[in-house]
Amino acid sequence: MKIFLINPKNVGRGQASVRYMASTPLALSILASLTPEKDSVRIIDENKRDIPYEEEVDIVGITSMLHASGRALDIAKKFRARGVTVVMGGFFASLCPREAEDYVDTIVIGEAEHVWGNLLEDFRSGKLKSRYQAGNLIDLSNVPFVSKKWFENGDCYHIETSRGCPFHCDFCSVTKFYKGTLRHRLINDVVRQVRECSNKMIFFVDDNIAINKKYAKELFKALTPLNITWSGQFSINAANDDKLLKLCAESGCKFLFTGLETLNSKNLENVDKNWMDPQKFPGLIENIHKHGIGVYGSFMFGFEQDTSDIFHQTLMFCEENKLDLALFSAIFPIDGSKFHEQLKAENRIFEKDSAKFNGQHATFTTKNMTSRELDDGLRWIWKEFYSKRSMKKRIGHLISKIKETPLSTESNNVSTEEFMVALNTSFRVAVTDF
Ligand code: B12
Ligand code: SF4
Repeated sequence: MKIFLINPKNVGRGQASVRYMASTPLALSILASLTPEKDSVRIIDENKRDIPYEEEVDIVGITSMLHASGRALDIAKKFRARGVTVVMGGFFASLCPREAEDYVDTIVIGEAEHVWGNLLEDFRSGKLKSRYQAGNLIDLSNVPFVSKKWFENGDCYHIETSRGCPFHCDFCSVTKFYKGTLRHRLINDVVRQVRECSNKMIFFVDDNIAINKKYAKELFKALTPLNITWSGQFSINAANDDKLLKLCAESGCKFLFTGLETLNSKNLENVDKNWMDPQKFPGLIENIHKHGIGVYGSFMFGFEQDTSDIFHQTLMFCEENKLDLALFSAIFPIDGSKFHEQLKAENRIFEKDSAKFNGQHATFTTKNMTSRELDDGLRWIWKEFYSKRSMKKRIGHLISKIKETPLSTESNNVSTEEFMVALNTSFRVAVTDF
């Protein structure tokens, strides 16, 4: 049996327009690893190559986030028009099943590990069901080992050490998907997976790699002898732990992505994220820098308290605190989040095009600024932050030491400085089109 596993093309601007950030989703490598060896599998990331619609194939699996759903459903339509069976899974199919199922033969709701094998067997015997609902969340020792052949050359390799997040920020769909749970993989399993990929850059896809500090410290100690270069995501609160940061740096971490979201604590309170205190951000950022790790901060705009001067204030903050990288988004209602329920009840969501739900557009009526101000402010801050002027202010001390070279994901030996300069340079090129 011949199977295609497809990641639909990203549409629009944002971090995914930077090559380093546009690696093929881990879900597809996992599905390929779960597929019996007797079947032939091809992973096709539409960001990197065209989809070969004309080739013979028996079944197509598509993954999709909400903003890529329009594209994902178009791909499904084309295959089905040729009589090919289409399966859809991932966050969009799981959180919006009714919107997906009219366009595909079957959907998978939830995790694939205990479902994919049965689904393929049902297909083989002509008994495919229209919906596969994963049962209880899996024990992460059942996550398959992914051979290097299922990662794309030129990608930063994605590996997970945990799934889920115990927090419940109103705007986030992770809580609904994982029901507020948090599970970790066995450190030995992570080490085995990392060894397979250790000559490449690694991105740990966990929502928060340091949520369990005891586990994180053990993990970092286990990674240190492997001599890798990695980046990951964590919550800024963990940056008050020097021991953790020291072990993190020693294990090869070059930068950490962290959702700072907003500098206004009332905004954080409104979205149930007030376990972070913006007053403490400068000290925590400084602490991460002290350990030689770069900080990639993520900010959102359009919160209830935001007025149009928020963009300028945020830029000043980023420059004063020498943020190495930043992601700027308009807060948007994702299906499955409390924020979505609230805005829907208030009849404030005006955007109908799912492609606009990628954090780069105004999608609902904001309270204290217009949609135009939000769109313009967002474009302005992207361009300003990645301007030569701002780069000089934020990372000028690094640029003088290094020549700007394109980032290669083929190396596992890149310094934080080189990494930050190369990524700023890539973003600067990308934002010229914003
Ligand atoms: C890593 C990550 C990224 C990475 C890599 C993205 C990528 N293309 O792989 C980066 C940093 C680039 C990124 C960017 C963005 N991301 Co992101 N990201 C994640 C994160 C943290 C982990 C994803 C992951 O790899 N998980 C591990 C894998 C194994 O799990 P999985 O994908 O869910 O797959 C399992 C099942 O869902 C299922 N499955 C999945 N696909 C399929 C397909 C089939 C056929 C089947 C049968 C099963 C199946 O089986 C898998 C194994 O069990 C998630 C949050 C989360 N906890 O999931 C957010 C998340 C997916 N991202 C999100 C968003 C919004 C974005 C951005 C728009 C953010 C922004 N403002 O720019 C951009 C969009 C970029 C783009 N256009 O691709 C949202 C999506 C919301 C939604 N409902 O659609 C999430 C859920 C975060 C959130 N807080 O809500 N992201
Ligand atoms: S935004 Fe981050 S901390 Fe909040 S629930 Fe989502 S993953 Fe967890």
